[in-house]
Amino acid sequence: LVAASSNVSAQEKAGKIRIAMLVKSLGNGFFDAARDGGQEAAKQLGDVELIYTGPTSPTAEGQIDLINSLVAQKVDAIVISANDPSALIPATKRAMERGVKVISFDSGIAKAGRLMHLNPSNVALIGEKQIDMISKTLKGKGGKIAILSATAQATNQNAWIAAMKVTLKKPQYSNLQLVDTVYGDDQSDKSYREALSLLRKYPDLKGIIAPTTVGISAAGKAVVDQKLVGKVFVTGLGLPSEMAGYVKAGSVDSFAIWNPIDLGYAATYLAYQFVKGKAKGTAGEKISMGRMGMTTLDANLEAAMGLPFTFNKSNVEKFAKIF
Ligand code: RAM
Repeated sequence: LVAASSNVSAQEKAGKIRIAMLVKSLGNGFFDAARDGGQEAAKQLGDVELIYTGPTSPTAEGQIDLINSLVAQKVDAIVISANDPSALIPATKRAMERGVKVISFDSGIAKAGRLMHLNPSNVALIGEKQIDMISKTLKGKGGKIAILSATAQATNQNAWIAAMKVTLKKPQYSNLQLVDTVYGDDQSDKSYREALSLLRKYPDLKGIIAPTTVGISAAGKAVVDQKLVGKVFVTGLGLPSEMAGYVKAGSVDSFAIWNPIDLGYAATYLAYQFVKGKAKGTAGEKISMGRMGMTTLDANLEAAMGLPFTFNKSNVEKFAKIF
């Protein structure tokens, strides 16, 4: 575990609103970018200190320990990308009883354990997008596909996988056959090994969809290393900075993502609104995300930031410089 740390003295902290961004795990480029966005929001708001923290591996247990330690440090708000929809609830409820404003972003906590959840985009759309990308890459000819996900408990990946399965029932995708779903736990080495086993287990596999930035880059590498470029295609959700090489090598034709900097910025900005009493967390409420505009809470107290963006060889290099 890596404890939340801050080099700011108590005096410097006085008067500052302390917002902790607690991510699934440290060492993930997606969350590094979200942290940069959180820092941007803190700077813009002026009276915010951002504490960035997360466990070394993406487990609910690691996050519970960190929630308890952040409550003991009396932070004002915690913005969490959750490793489990329900396991964190007792800890976050306790935090909220003590006055800490808890919201989730990216990967949600169930309604009982947070004031709101910020989805990067519409869940159904994210599912459809990934099926559509592999279908187009395979030129509508279909074939066997597999999913390489993050952890088996991740709220966001599980929601996207469920949405992909709904999409696969549409007649235009009936020639795509989902043969397996495996979990690389958002660890590069495990994701790489899981990708290799898929390639071995299904010699006629045509596509791997990885709805995780860690998984997609591991799968992109596995296909190149196995000299399967042109035979197996990888798609899913990736960071242009991590995927440009695989697009160039040909193991990835297209992939999608939203801007993780914007997501971290928006989540931090939203947490600030709760600390300031400007947001309450009621269905239908409109809350400011600063430069990202307003968002509206639905009946499940969820909101969405924007639309995913698609990358391919025409634009990946340009965005690789940003995130
Ligand atoms: C990984 C994480 C994160 C997810 C992205 C797409 O970095 O699992 O939660 O949103 O992939």
